[in-house]
Amino acid sequence: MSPRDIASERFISVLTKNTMALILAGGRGSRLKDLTKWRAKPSVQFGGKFRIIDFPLSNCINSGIRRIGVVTQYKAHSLIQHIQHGWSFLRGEFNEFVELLPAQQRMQEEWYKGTADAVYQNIDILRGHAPRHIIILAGDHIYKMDYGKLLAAHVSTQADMTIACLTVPVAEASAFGVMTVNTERRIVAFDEKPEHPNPLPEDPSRALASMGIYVFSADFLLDQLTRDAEDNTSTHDFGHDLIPWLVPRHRVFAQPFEESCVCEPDTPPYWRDVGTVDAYWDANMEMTKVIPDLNLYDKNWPIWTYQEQFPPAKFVFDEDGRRGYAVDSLISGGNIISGGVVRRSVLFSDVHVNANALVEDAVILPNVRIGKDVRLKRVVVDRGCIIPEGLVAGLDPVQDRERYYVSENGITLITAEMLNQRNYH
Ligand code: ADQ
Ligand code: ADP
Repeated sequence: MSPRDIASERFISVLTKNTMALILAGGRGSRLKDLTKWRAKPSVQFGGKFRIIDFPLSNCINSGIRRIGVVTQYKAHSLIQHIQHGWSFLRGEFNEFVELLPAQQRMQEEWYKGTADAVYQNIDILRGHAPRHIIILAGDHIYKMDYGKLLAAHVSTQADMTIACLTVPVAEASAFGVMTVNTERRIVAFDEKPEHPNPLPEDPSRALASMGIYVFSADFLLDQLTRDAEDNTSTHDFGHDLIPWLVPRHRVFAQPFEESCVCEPDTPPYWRDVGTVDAYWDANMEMTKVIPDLNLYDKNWPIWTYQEQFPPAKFVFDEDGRRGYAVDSLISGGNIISGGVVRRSVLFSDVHVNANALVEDAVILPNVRIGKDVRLKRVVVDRGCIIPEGLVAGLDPVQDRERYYVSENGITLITAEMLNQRNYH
């Protein structure tokens, strides 16, 4: 390492130490249908072991940011439990913490309105921690990113705000904040969820989209939030109000995800918004590939979580001598596959698959019991379902629609409420 590299590593560690992260985890996530009926989207389970919020939280720790606030509002019970169980290992004595910031009517007698209001209502807490920079993160995306590199770019361009961005197909860009940049990457135009997104000049099939990840110089952010709070015409949202106001008046820069993502050589940068049942199923299925684009086994960038302790997964013959096995699948602790077959599936903890059952292309959340002779294909099964003997689902969308939710791409979502019984173990 050259002396210059050593200096820049030190530079980044000073930046991350003086940064506070705020993870916005209060959104409804209604396109995940019944999966977010009782839990917030950041709390939804992912990849056989994790919750979605574990990704931004682990990115913070791996980047050296150890002062983290999690802003909650909607259906926060399981999210709060998860953070308390899994993320209370930081030491307050070293000024390290993961702090829960539920809507508590601190500044106004109202719940959080937009995302900017969710930060504004915690402004006294932010002032108290006195960070030099604040990084705002969404709690509902799967990716690995070194926020230190984003902070370094923010400081070296002398920006007031820096937005992480990636290119997306123009046809999908209306779901994002879409920006235009000049040759120095300064943002010259920003449209939140435009009907007709501006394509990239060098590639008309793609547009530059905001990832909802923002770095601010702390004093600047606090001033701008106060100004926005006093503006009666604002809906107090970063994408709709604050960013369009800032872009023509202040130094707002874009930073491409490729430059700060933590990726394997020869694999494309990995970022997924698992916001719909189809996207959720797809992203979980990708993890069953022999070499997925997202490496969960990387010891240099571990993804931390909390999971209840269970005995090891077990595979046994049933009483009629049928072999229980799983292939191309993720199988967690506490699972028992007894004479059933599991293929291309993700099974979270404490799932039992009984004799002659066939489970294919399925995402099965924790505490599920799958009875004898059951057939499941292209399904997502919510926590605590008891699938009765002989039930068939995922093979006939017309029939499934009568009882379950069936997505656009034909994925069947089954919850304990739809089955009228729940496994409370
Ligand atoms: P969306 O994802 O549509 O667009 P939004 O629904 O505001 O934005 O959610 C952003 C984050 O804030 C999510 O993590 C959500 O859980 C949380 N959140 C939403 N409302 C909240 C509230 N009242 N209190 C606390 N947390 C809340 C945003 C940007 C786009 C960008 C995309 C990238 O507005 O410009 O392109 O993210 O996904
Ligand atoms: P997790 O997110 O850990 O899988 P659960 O699915 O068990 O959590 O529940 C999430 C939250 O919703 C908990 O507060 C739980 O008590 C509540 N909940 C789940 N199902 C129901 C239901 N059918 N009626 C009322 N509350 C429910």
